Amino acid sequence: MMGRSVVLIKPDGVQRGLIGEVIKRFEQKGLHLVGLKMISLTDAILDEWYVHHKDKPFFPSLKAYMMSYPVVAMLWEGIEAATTIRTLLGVTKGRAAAAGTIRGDFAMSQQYNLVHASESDEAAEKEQSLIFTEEEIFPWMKIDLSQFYAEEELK
Ligand code: 3AN
Repeated sequence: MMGRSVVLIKPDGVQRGLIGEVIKRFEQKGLHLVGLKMISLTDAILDEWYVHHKDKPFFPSLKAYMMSYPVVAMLWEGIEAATTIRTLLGVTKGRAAAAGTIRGDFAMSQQYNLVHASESDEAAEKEQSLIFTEEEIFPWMKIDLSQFYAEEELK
């Protein structure tokens, strides 16, 4: 089934000039971009966004870091997009991430790990509503979708 994932290029990814690198990898994989903007995250958004981390010792520093500079927020579409993008990112801790993944190739840190992506389709829906308005989402179709998927997969 077609799914979506919200991807944030975090402050370290923006500062290190890796916006294009991340977009390039998703595009060449065959994912398809339906929303894109630069924003400064707020306290209120992050409280909702990281509600599952709110009691963790690193929560205050995680929030401060995510608010330190603007981020690039994107909405990507594809069959099983959330799982696929998590695979492209690699595991949370950059220095443990497999070579060939974005974190594996570009990150050493556990906290400064360049990119966030939704954990599941449900998480993607919640994150989408926190960041994007309906007018900011462009559900266009890639004209070459039939070159990326078999007909049965697109039903
Ligand atoms: P992921 O980013 O792979 O979804 P999560 O959801 O476990 O990983 O963590 C969200 C963010 O919290 C991470 N991207 C990272 O910036 C930060 N984080 C996670 N675990 C730690 C930790 N043990 N120490 C510091 N920061 C952490």
